[in-house]
Amino acid sequence: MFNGLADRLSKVFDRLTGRGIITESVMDETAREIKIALLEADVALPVVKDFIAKVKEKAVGAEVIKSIQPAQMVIKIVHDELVALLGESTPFNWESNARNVLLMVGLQGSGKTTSSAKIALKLKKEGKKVLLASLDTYRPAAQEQLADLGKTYELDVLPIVMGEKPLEITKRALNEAKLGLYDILILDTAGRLHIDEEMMQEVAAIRDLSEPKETLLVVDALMGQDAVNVAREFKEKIGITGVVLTRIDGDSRGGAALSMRAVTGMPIQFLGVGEKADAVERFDAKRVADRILGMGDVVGFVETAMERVNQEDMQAQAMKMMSGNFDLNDLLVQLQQIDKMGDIKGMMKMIPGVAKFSKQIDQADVDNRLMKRQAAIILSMTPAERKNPDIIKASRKQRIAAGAGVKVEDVNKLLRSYEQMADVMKKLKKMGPFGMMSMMKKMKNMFNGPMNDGGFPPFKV
Ligand SMILES: Nc1nc2c(ncn2[C@@H]2O[C@H](COP(=O)(O)OP(=O)(O)O)[C@@H](O)[C@H]2O)c(=O)[nH]1
Ligand SMILES: [Mg+2]
Repeated sequence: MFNGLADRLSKVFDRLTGRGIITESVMDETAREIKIALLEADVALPVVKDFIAKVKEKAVGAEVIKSIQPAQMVIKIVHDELVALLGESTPFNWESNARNVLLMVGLQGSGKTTSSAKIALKLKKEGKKVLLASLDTYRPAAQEQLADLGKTYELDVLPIVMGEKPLEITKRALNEAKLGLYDILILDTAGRLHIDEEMMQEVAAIRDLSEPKETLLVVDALMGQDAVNVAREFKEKIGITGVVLTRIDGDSRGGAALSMRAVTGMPIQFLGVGEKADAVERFDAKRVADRILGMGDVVGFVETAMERVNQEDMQAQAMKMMSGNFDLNDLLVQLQQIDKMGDIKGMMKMIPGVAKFSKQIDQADVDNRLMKRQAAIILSMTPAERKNPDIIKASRKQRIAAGAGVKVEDVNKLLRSYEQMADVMKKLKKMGPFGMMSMMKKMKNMFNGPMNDGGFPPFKV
């Protein structure tokens, strides 16, 4: 899901990344573009308006930390607002040593039976004793469908008694759950193609008889805004405690997920991400927001960067790199900064515009430990050598290698890498927002082949 929205937002942020200070008119334009992206994703208009107003308010009021790109700050604001909009799921409040009923409701074909089995499997893995019962006496073979799922995934399912009515099955299931000391009884109800009075009355009767702890509405994400309308009606007529959004794996535009909490006030509890019984996720607003922004953990990056790295230093470094005066001292600082940040791959994915290449980054096989070895070599050099690597000839190389505990060959490799890197840095300025990525590709090629014995230097291919 969310692909269309992720693409659009990524374009909006790409345009923003090239700019320095974000003026109010740039922010207005950005807000307008985000608005269009959300509307095209089928998010309800009042929800969009409210969202945009909040983003603008925060962006104007935000104290943009001087060494972090303003664009990233805007992305962080949008991210945080998305998390707030999506809303967190709420933990189930099961009573211990009691028979807790989970009632599954929704339209026909929304995924109730599949979701019942998925949730049963999840709860069972968490150590709960779970009984499933199908109350769908309308659709042929509906009860068998649940029985089959039970067999496949080793879940307990109430045996079928032909001719029983839904309320009779409910009574038997409640009894069986009590006798069998089950923690949770999941009741899988029958749906209709559309909301009709008869179905609502039946579900209400089942609810009154079974007194559920949780009532989950199962809705198909592909329905978009209609899913939200269905949820609103079920909430009014039946009372639901949460929503299961299915077919997230399909190409829905995301409107249902984004509008659900704001319109209905109901938390999304689970996402159905496929047909198999393990294709379910507990809803995590932050993860979904990350996915929508398609750029890895931007918030994490900004926070980590602020915590660990001296921002002034980094900016000075960046300026120096751009100006083309890149010596071994700078390389050393770079290595140490990157080392401080932890996982390099993770860091690269957080750079706006670069996240799209996360597959390539994974393949680049970057290793932090090797950074430390390179740093050790530079640390064995005299200040004069670091400033002017040209003076490093044979005898100096031997001394440096001995000092760092490596071979002369390794010193040569580092020097060669540095020369190529310095060259790339000079060109970096011309590369635009994708400079980092292009640089990385060049580095990958640079360190290809025979240079890569014993894991040195840090980029393996
Ligand atoms: N791709 C995908 N298919 C799903 C998902 N959930 C359910 N389905 C499929 O949707 C169809 C209807 O599901 P079912 O559980 O029988 O719906 P019910 O009528 O509400 O009980 C089945 O073919 C399921 O395999 C999901 O999250 N992703
Ligand atoms: Mg069913």
